[in-house]
Amino acid sequence: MSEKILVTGALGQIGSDLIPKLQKKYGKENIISLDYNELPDDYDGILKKGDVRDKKILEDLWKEYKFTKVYHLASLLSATGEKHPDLAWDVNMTGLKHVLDISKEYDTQVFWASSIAVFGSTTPLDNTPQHTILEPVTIYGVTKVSGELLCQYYHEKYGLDVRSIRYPGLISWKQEPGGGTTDYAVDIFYKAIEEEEYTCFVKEDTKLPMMYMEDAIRGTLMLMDADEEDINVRTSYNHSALSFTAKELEDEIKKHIPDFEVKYEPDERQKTADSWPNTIDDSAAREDWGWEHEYDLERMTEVMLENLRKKLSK
Ligand code: VAH
Repeated sequence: MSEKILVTGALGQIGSDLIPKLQKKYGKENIISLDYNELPDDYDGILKKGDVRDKKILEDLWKEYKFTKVYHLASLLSATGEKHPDLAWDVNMTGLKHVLDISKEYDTQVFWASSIAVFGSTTPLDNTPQHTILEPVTIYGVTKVSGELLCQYYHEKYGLDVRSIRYPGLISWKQEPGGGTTDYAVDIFYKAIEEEEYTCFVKEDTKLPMMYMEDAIRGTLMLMDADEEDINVRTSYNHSALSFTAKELEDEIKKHIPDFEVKYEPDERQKTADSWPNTIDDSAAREDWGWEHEYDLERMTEVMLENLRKKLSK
């Protein structure tokens, strides 16, 4: 039987890169994209408009397509969540509960996006362990800790095959930055090309775990393809590639754009960034399902600038 796959949050940063990879792997006709935003006229695939908080919309899609897998990406991110905490709780938690409940009914394999936002300032921030203190300072982080425990519950109680990754900051060029604290590391590339100057909203010595999107998508598909007996973490896997400070990123970009200037004017997002790890121990993912990253800072910077120059036709 061919796979039928639903991707929620389809027009977001991860969805925009994941869906073409899924279409190539399973066939466009087997990938159903769902998003609550206005639908673009030129979408290359099957795209439905809908809010993941509306259970009937989800149930009707499952009745029609009998999904074998769902990638549940729909979520408000950290910075947006702090501006709209009630909405963040509603979208992030109600949406996940609906997806888990319906997937249980249809025996759908579930991928759900967690985040390093589950960690807080009481977590060991260097080489952060897989199992550790989770006391996040953002509503986004609270929804991700709650979501991880909900996923583990649905696996333990109902045997649902739900798998998850704690994504670090993700760097990509297909989708504009979308309300994340780590999105300074995406925005900076656009500004380097378009204006050769950037005002950064975190301090220059802010060090965060980051990953180029190609690595994140490859890791996501590796996790979903892994043998079930190899999955030993049913909250969410630590998943990492590199860590860098904002200044290190500035200096790497300057190797390509020597006149690029960055001013550092930290705002309210600095408090969130300070509560997140500097580096992550992702040995569990590497041991359980063979994770290894391929992009370092130098290669990521090259690829980002090359693709953004084409996208911005500069
Ligand atoms: C955010 N990019 O900044 C997201 C991510 C690691 C953080 O979840 O909110």
